[in-house]
Amino acid sequence: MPSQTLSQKLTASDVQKLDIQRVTPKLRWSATEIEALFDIPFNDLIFKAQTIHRENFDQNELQLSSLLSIKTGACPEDCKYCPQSARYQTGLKAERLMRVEKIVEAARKAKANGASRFCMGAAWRSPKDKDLTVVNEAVRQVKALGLETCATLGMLTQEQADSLSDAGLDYYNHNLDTSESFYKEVITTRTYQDRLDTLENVRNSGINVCSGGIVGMGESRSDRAGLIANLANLPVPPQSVPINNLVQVSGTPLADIEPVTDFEFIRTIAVARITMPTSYVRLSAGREAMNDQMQALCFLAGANSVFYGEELLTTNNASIEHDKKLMHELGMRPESI
Ligand code: SAM
Ligand code: DTB
Ligand code: SF4
Repeated sequence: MPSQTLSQKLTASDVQKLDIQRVTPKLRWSATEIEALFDIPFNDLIFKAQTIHRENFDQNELQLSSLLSIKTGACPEDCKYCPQSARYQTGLKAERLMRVEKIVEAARKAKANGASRFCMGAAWRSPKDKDLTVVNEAVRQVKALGLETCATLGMLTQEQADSLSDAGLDYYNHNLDTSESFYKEVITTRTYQDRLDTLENVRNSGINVCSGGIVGMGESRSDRAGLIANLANLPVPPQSVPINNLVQVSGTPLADIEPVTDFEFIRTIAVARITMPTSYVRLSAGREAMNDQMQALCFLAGANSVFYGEELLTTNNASIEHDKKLMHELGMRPESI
């Protein structure tokens, strides 16, 4: 189907043709095609996303990742959404890099609560090599607990990515966050190309890529489509795709931005699922503010992973107790490794 026609409203038979063409992850997507997916009637979109989801995953399994901020605040970058940037007065108390024992203790707790992956986040533009030595040791010890390991430390050189890989890091999180053109509106201290370069270094090192973005920063639907296109068209689609709903933190420039509607957020999840059929799509930040029905619709749209634990990095997450109850109510079970 020529891509020009896809910008118009799709008929049911067009949707069926898309179904046939797009079940293979090898095909690439234009932003126009992805925008057209966003336009599909809601029920058709969810049905399509859930169909693709079932072809690739157990629809009742949920991957649980726990987060820990191992170095908090005082970040030199100017990301307008982030409470950890030193440029905004958010009342956050900055903390130095944690000791390895403390990190491992938190990982042990996360495992006892049922998480299968432990993600260590640091408010750095990029890590210093001496800091990376500490993180590498934490990765080794967390992995030895039988957890999958993930880290998000900012930009990495090839050597740094290789050293994390040698330490046994399973995933590296580095988000494209939004479309290339909207990126400049949100962050000025680094470029989209910087992000792509780090993703390349991570890929080369053999670490799985975790990359997604944030919805609700004042971007347009075509920016959301651009983000998904850029993720889906990476040389290898990211193995894990976090879709964050902006957590509006007072003091950040985006604190009062108009949020996207629930349906628009769910559509974004569905489009990520359709275009990256074999990737884990994570319903990420913003879950604390979502009711159970909203989360259930996100799972129906193909989300199959969540951040699990009382805290994200610096803000609250849905509680463990509530998540256990929700999984029970929906008949979902944690994925084991
Ligand atoms: N400093 C590193 C970096 O930026 O890559 C790693 C940590 S940074 C906090 C990781 C990701 O958290 C960001 O790329 C962004 O997608 C997400 N994030 C930060 N603040 C957020 C907020 N208020 N709401 C939603 N997601 C947020
Ligand atoms: C991602 O995509 N979302 C997480 C994780 N990767 C590191 C971070 C969300 C942060 C939300 C704001 C905060 O708690 O500081
Ligand atoms: Fe720093 Fe990362 Fe926050 Fe940007 S998103 S300010 S790089 S911690």
